[in-house]
Amino acid sequence: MPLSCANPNCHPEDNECQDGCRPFGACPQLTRDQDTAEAGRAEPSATELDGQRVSWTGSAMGQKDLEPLIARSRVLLIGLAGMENAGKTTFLALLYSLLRRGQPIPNYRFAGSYTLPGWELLAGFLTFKDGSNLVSFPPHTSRNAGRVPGLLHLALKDEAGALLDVVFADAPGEWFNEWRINELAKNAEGAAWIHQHGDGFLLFADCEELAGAEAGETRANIQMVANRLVVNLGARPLGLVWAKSDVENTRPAMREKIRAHLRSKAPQHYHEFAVSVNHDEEQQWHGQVLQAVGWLLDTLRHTPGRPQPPVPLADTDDLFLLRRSVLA
Ligand SMILES: Nc1nc2c(ncn2[C@@H]2O[C@H](COP(=O)(O)OP(=O)(O)OP(=O)(O)O)[C@@H](O)[C@H]2O)c(=O)[nH]1
Ligand SMILES: [Mg+2]
Repeated sequence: MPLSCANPNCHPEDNECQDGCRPFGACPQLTRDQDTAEAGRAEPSATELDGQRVSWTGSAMGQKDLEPLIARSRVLLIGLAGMENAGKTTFLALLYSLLRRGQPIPNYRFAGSYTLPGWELLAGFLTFKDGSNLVSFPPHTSRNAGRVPGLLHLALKDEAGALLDVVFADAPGEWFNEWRINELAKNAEGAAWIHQHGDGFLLFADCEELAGAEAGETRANIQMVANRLVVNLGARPLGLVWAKSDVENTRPAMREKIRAHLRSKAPQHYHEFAVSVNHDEEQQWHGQVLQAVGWLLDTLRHTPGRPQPPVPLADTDDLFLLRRSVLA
């Protein structure tokens, strides 16, 4: 059942209460609407409803939590796009695991994060536990994550020491699945939000699926998501990530078709990266995780933005502008 609130600044779909009610579900202003169109949507779990996604918990952020960051600097939002199981969340877990081991994003130094527990939660799955040599993968990203995706923050410093706030949007693949078919679909709002607000994008192509029996369908789906992403892309960079690159490329034609399709769309800033959780000295799959982020940041920072509007010359008859000279 969808949630609504009398407070226009409150977005209960994000599982947060702007009045700070704990637990979130106990807020007296919160109402649950009976809506048949939404009836199929699963109820958020008790923990999701408990207002956990606020910045000071260190968990993944929601939209409201971005406000203090935006006040500090221009925040770069990187959207991870792709179908279910494509490897988006694992990419983020790998990124953080590499940073934690001291491997830098080229040209950028780690300078902090407001969402360390959120990162640790993901990276923990790829980490050896005491007494066990088994690692696993982060769980499937739930579609009940809210109206906007889980946002993970990194503060970075460039070589000149300038601070840069970067936020990664990790959305469920189901959102993109709906969005590729219907950009206005109710359950695709989060994907549309990423597309509208993202400064740069990584589109994930699942190499395991592209080598399997459903390769044709997988290729078509990736191309459909790409078609949506390139709309109004402008100068925003788009990286294509060949995820799970450790899987043998038994159908190279599939990858070629995706490549050709993307190039035919002529994004202004386009690059490909091959990544995997497996370490390979020659293929540098881990290094390419860091390079993908470095490339997005470099491209964003060196692409000239919109020119500033010209400042009209002061009209000497304007009393307000004359005030200084009056006081002098
Ligand atoms: N062989 C191989 N498998 C991987 C790799 N990365 C991820 N996988 C597998 O792919 C599955 C899905 O990865 P996720 O990172 O959860 O994919 P996702 O895109 O976040 O999926 P959703 O949350 O459903 O949108 C994992 O559970 C692993 O089984 C990789 O580098 N190599
Ligand atoms: Mg995921």
